[in-house]
Amino acid sequence: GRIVLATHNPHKVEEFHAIVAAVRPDLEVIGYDGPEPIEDGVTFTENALIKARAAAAHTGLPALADDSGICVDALGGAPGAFSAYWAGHQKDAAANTALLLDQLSDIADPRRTAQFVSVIALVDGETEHVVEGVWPGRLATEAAGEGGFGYDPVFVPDGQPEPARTVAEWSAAEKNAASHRARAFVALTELLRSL
Ligand code: ITT
Repeated sequence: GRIVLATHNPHKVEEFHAIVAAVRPDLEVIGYDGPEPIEDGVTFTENALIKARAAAAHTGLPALADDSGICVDALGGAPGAFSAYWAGHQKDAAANTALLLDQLSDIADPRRTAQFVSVIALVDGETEHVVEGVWPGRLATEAAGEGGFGYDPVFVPDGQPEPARTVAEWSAAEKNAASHRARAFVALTELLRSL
């Protein structure tokens, strides 16, 4: 089957292609360059549905969208759905991560716990599905690594041998086998059988 991936984030496109190739190699994922809807939801689920509905309506094909971010326990779950614009109206990853580290500067382990969350919406005509993937970890005390995007340089996933690394220090293959996005996609594969 064919499916449209409703994202303008090239890092997400790359990750989805790798994840889909590993889990559903028969599925053809098509990019979306149509109009970008206003993401005015306040939850991951609302925004994922807004993006998937827009792409499905524009293309007439089943559409997938990811809305994702980092949820920091000491900040009551923020930045959450506001992760992309945490430090202002520009999507500036360096400014976002610097602000988050600053907000956590007085908070020591074990209170630096956080989760990466990916909500994927699948819209196929009238049918809508939503799944979630959660990747638990903690915030590093300083940024490290060159890989990935967004908050990857400050997120240290749980369950690693010491010295624990940030996601930006992981390979793309390691990230795509473990990430919140991979977990959400695996949850979706059962639903994708019919496509
Ligand atoms: P689209 O809406 O076009 O898909 P976007 O980047 O604007 O792209 P979101 O609105 O979902 O996507 O914002 C997600 C933000 O959360 C993203 O800009 C990063 O700051 C952060 N984020 C999400 N997934 C991440 C990951 O795997 N690694 C690091 N940061 C991530």
